[in-house]
Amino acid sequence: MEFDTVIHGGTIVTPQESWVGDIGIRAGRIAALAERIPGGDRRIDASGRLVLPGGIEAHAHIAQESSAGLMTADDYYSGSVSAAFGGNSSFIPFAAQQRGQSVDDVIATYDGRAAPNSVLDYSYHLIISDPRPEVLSDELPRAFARGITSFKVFMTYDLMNLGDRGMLDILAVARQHGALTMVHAENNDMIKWMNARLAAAGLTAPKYHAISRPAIAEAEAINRAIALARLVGAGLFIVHVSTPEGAELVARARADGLPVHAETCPQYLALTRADLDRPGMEGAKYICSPPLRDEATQKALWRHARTGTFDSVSSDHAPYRFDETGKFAKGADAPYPAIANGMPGIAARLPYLFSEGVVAGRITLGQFVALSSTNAARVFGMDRKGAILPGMDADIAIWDPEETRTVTAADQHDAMDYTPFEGMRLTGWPVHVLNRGETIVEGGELKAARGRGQFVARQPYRIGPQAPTVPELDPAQNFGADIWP
Ligand code: DUC
Ligand code: ZN
Ligand code: ZN
Repeated sequence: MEFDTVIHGGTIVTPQESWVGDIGIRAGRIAALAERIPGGDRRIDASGRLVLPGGIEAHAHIAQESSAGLMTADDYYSGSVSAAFGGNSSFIPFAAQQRGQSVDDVIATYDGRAAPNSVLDYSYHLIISDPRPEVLSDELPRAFARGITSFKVFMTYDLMNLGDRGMLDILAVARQHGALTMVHAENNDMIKWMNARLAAAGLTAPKYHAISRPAIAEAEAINRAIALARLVGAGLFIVHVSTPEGAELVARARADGLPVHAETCPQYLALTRADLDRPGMEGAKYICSPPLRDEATQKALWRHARTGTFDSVSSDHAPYRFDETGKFAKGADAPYPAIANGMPGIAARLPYLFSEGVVAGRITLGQFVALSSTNAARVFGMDRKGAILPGMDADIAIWDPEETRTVTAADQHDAMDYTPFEGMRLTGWPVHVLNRGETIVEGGELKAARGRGQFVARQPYRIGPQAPTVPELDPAQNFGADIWP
């Protein structure tokens, strides 16, 4: 049996176990696993290294206009290159619907941005801001059938917030067609009320962004989102959980057997609102939503990462430069509500999680693999990715677990002019990254051609016949009212 590539002598890691052995790759897939595999047109020596499933970045904003119309700094070339240097073999950025736009047009637009440029395999989560009747009845089901089986909705921002009724309509469509609803859960009115009070007091510096979006606004909205999903028996994925209260709600829902998933992000584990209070306008670099919190929150979120509350740790890479094209598009001393919302982190996500998670003893290596790749593949229906098993795509990241480097903006290989992780000393770095058996990064150099990445059609999200719905929707318990589905 001949192989195109054999990865030899590394410690192969899955969420369950690790062992020293060889991987035989043929035609882009893992064809064999064994203690020793001879031959191979190319042999990669991985002795002393960890051989992990390539990272899957499940939350990134690439070549995406914000609801205010501001384009991210990274396009699908720079964004995917940065992801590759960070140990990722594939990613799922967002494809955002503008009001009035059809979903078909959204997908065509993002295909035009991604296909000629991405060096990684990619899919999209849709962002739905305008769930008109034809979007619900035809356009979303058509997108799901194409393998775009997840979408994000917002409970905040006036231009994006769907309201509870809109959420129910869209959760019901997702349940019916096998898709997963991702939700940005913050209470819109609480935030607007806080904004009004801060504005009336003339408090507009970047640090007040953190004050304007209280932890309780996230907890309330997560609680409500879970209740709305329960009503229709739909799956739910809570993005960028930033509070202990929010994580507790997710943990409780999961313990109750509900199909509730969640992620947190490195910035909530690594940074605090004190970063928003840096001199001058430096704090603008740290404006993201939900906002950075405090050290007690960091501890609680690490505990939830360890105990299985989170499926994944994602970057929420939302790159806006520290200049007039990004953070200061509305002026150099813009008040915090007018400063672009988000920070970069697609290259730093996995080195941070490895160093501060595995090396620091907060999570195990198996948990790192689950949080960085395997769970995202399962939840988001990438059935050929996220595991080192025969038949799977040869999406593999080889890590040097002992190399220590200092994070710098230049090493992110993105189109940004800063990294919020600048100066951190991290141990454990990806040194060789493959996607479908092809080397995309090796020894600090990009080896991939622009546009080589392929679209990944994803499987439906299925929660099974036992998924709980409320008795009031069950004809056996609601006087026979046939109102669902
Ligand atoms: N939500 C995100 O997921 N990213 C950037 C801003 C936001 O509100
Ligand atoms: Zn969000
Ligand atoms: Zn985001």
